[in-house]
Parts: sequence; structure tokens; C-alpha cells
Amino acid sequence: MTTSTSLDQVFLTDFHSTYKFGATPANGVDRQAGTREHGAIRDWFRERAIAAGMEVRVDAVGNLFALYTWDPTLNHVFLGSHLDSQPLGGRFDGCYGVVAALHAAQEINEKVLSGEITPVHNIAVVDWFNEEGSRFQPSIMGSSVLAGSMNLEKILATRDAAGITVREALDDIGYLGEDPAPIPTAYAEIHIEQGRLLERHNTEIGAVTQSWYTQKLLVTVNGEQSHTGATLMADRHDALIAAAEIVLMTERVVDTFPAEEIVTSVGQLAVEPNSPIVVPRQVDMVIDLRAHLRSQVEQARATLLTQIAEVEARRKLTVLVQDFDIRDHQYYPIEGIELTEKAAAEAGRTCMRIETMAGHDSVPMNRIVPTVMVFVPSVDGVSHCEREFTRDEDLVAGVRVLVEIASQLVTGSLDAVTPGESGVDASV
Ligand code: HGY
Ligand code: MN
Ligand code: MN
Repeated sequence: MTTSTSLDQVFLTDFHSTYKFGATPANGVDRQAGTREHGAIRDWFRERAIAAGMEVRVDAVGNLFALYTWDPTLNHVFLGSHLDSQPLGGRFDGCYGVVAALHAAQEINEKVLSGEITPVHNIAVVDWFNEEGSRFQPSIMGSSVLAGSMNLEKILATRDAAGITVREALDDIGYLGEDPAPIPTAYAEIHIEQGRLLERHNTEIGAVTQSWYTQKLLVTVNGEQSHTGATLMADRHDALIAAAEIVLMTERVVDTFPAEEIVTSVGQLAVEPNSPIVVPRQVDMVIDLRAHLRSQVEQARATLLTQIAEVEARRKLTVLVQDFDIRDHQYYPIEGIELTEKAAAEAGRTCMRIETMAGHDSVPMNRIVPTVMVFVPSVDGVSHCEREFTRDEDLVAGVRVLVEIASQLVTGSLDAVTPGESGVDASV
């Protein structure tokens, strides 16, 4: 009889072996969606799944599935996350959830084959395509297409900065699929918290209650090119100076809200023509705005638009602002939260309710099927960074909880539960 300890060791060995895919010098990974590094870890996942007797499928948007189908007349409980990463990202973000799901599914399969569990649903482990949204925007692509909130053809035609389409990138790594995706009946995802609340509260498991309202703003500042040496200062229409003012405004807008209720940064900025002796003609940048409530994001956005209009007039240039990647805040079903709390208690782990500020594939899935989202702690709350770290004992605690949640889902515990509700602002 294999004990959970030996199973945990097998999981850890497997998970630690993923660090080599896209390994970076400072202990991170770089395997952006559709790159050869991303293809390599997907090949590894495929081999592991086939070796475990699973059927592998790839759908039209490159979602990669590994299935145990005990009864072909039944739908599948999905367990998963994503294997793609941010540039110079962390080894745990997404990948932990996929490997944990693979191991949980294998443990469930053993229980089904031994008759310990009588499933009313099959199980599908999924590596969603392009959750991160760095090379191809927006983020959370593959699960959003499956959930019906993004259009397949539009996504396949999306281009990266080099003009390569999603379709071409998937084809290049051999993951432009034609298989029918399995039909989900419920979804569970385990993920590192990427924040510091579990650490702050010295708690091992997070039962996620809601996702934050998030949106991005593409800001294009149009000035005029001129000579950095010969043009009088009064004659300059410097797009980068104006953009710099807007970046500082973005940080300052947060000060008008209660602490830790709204976050924002400009993570991406491109200057044209980016020559050392040319006053910049154009700047394109992306503001990421997220808050506990929709009304807070909308209020911050309105303040920024007013301030941007003032910069436009004063500096005699134009600024175009386009909203994109808008995700309403969404509640996870209480029955799933209670399932996590029960599973944590049975595993002898502390648990607390927590909101997710980061987006996940569970956000679109929570719109179509009952969804359970579980966190394990991030050391220093650091993520999207090579320094990202989660301790082995926290990783295996999460796997134990995921196995119990998955056992409940495949035996129908959430069958009577509706998908997550969109958030309604208490303040409106
Ligand atoms: O959008 C997000 O928060 C995720 O990290 N892609
Ligand atoms: Mn992630
Ligand atoms: Mn991420």
C-alpha cells in the first residue's frame, strides 16, 4: 500500500524536475506561451500522462488535456492550471497546479480501480494555453476560449510583438490541436497565492472566495519627433515625458483608496522611435488596474482619464486610452470553499478564506461550472519573479487537499451547485 508520504515524494521529484524547462540563471523559468521552452515542458507532461495510462488531447486553441475516462457516457471533472510563464518568471506559478493535478488524478485513478471510489464523473487534467498573457495578450486565453468568453478565430489570429500569430506559434511547437475538448462538469485549481496573506497569517491553505475586478488600459501618447539637441524645449512635444507623468499618476491614484484594496502598475512601455537623439514621438504603455470592487476600479479609471486630459492640453499632444482584458469580480461557490476547508481540516492543515487579486484560469471556468480555487503560501508574497518560492511541505499539503477535493468532485459533491456569481458591489 503506497503511503501518502511516498506519493508526496514522487510528486516532489516530478515537480522539481520541471525547473529545467526554460531555466534562467537566477533560479527562475522563462517559457512564454508558444515558445520552444513551453513546447518542451508540454512534451514532458504528455509523456508523463501517457505513461500513467491517460488519453492525451489537444484542442483548437492549444489547451492540452490528459484524461481518465472510466465511463465514456460521463463528463469530466477538470483539474489544472498552466505551464506557460512570464519572462524571467517563477518556477511555481501555474506549473505547480498542473503537476499537482496530474498526481491527484493518478491517485484518484488508483482509488477508482481499487473500488475505493465509485465515480459519477471522469477526470481531465488540463494545461491551459497562454494563461500569462505576456507574449500574446490578453491573458487567460485558452480557458476563456473554452468557457466561451473569448473567440477562437480572433485568439488564433492574435499576434505577438514580432508579428507571429498564436496559430503559427502553436503549430511551431506541435500544439495546434484538432481534438474535441472534454466537457467539464466542475473545475478545481491549486495555485501559489502570489501574495503575502497566507504567510502573514501563518496559514497553510487558502480557500479562495472571490476574484478581484481587473482591467487593463492601453495608453498611446502621441507627441512629435524632433532633435534632442537642436529643438528648443518650448518647441518639444515629448511623448515620453507625458507618459512618465501618467505613470506617476497611476501610482498616486491608489492613495485615494483604503490600503490594500486596489493595486496598479504600468508593466509594459514601448517608446518610438527609441533613438538617443530623437525626442520620442509615441509611447504605448499598459496600465493594469485591479481592486476588490468594480466601483473602485471604475473610480480610479475616471480619475486617471481626467488627469490624462489635463496632461494632453498642457503638453499639446494627444493621448488615446483603450480598455481591454476586463474581468468582472466573481464569487466562487460557497460549497466549494467549504469543500476546501473540510479537505484542509482532514489533512491537518490550517486554512483561511482569501480573495485572489491575480487572475487565473479558474476565473472564466467559474462562469460555466462550479469551481474550487485553492492557494498555498508564497514566501515573501513574491511572484512573476525568479525569486518566487514555495516550501516543499506547503506544496505537498496542497496536493493532499487537492486529492480530497478531486475525490469529492468525481463522486458528484458539487453536482447540484451552480457556477460562480458575478460580483455585485456592496457600495453601489
Ligand atoms: O492576469 C493575471 O493576473 C495572471 O497572472 N495572468
Ligand atoms: Mn498563474
Ligand atoms: Mn502568472
